Amino acid sequence: MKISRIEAIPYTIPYRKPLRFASGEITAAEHVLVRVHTDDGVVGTADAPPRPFTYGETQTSVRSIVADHFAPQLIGTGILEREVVRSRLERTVGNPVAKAAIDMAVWDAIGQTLGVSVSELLGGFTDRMRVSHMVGFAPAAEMVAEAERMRDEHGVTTFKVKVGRRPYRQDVDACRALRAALGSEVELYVDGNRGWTASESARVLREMEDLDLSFAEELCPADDVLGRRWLVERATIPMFADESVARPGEVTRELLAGAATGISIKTSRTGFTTSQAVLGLCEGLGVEVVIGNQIDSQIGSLCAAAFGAAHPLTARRAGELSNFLDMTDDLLADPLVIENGELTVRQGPGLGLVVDEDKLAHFRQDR
Ligand code: MUC
Ligand code: MG
Repeated sequence: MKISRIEAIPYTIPYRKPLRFASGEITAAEHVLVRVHTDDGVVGTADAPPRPFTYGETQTSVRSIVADHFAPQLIGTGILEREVVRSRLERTVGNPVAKAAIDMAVWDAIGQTLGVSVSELLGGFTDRMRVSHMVGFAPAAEMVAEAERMRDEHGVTTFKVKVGRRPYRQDVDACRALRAALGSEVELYVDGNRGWTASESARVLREMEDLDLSFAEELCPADDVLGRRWLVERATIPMFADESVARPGEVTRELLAGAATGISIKTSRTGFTTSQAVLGLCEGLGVEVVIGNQIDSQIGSLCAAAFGAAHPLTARRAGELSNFLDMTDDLLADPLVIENGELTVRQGPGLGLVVDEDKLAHFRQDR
């Protein structure tokens, strides 16, 4: 049950259409598949989706830090010694996506070794998550058509709308068109990816007041320290932090400063171990959470669903679990299915994921 080898395999799969948002755009999944091998033949697997515009990691940097820097420090460690693994990873600053993938692959190896599902190991609260779909920038009519397709084909009734463009009017119009087309039963919230100033954000929220938004995420940068506090003080809906809370300490800082009133938990950046730390912090402080999407592949979405379904607080809201549908292909041998607005968690053992080796051979970038 000791780690004997860690593989970091860069692979690239194009998207059918780009996903655009205020801090960047994605045209291809340039990810790294992380595999933790044990001396008794178990292989734990997870996915790392680097987001240079959010955390500074790239496909090349993730491959290198995992293979060249973290792997030598972890070989010989028992897979149950999760806190040893975590403390070794945390000796290095940054690199959240690389660390998270190693952590989740270790959990997968533990689940397989014990013959139980990771979601049950984490908490086993339920076996499914309601799904929220993230709608990227496009002309309003296209955004409405995408949301209607997700509702009609997959039963999804919760939508996160990307905002943060200038002039902001196009975002207000898009949200208004979505509410008019989808009706009052559908849940809508917005994510600005730091695109606006605090005062622009306040103005937009005022103009959208009648749209019954559930919450707003990261409208302005956390580094606009007083501006963001000012905004959150005035907001009439919960204000969620996402990319500004990549570590538990940042969660504490944003919440205690009054600069956020809700937290997005992304397993792609805090894995399972640190996501549980973030979740405990939020539960203790009485703060709502949402399971966010790092523009994940099917493997990443499966991990997010396994974590989300494991605890009551994370299962309460719909999780952002559907954007893999825009990829032209994926590495999972048995594709994820979103039906009636829900994604069912794999029963395991481990994460219950099987990689299609032919597809991996086709998409990998290192051969
Ligand atoms: C999100 O919630 O912000 C966009 C950038 C990123 O890092 O994640 C996505 C979604
Ligand atoms: Mg976000």
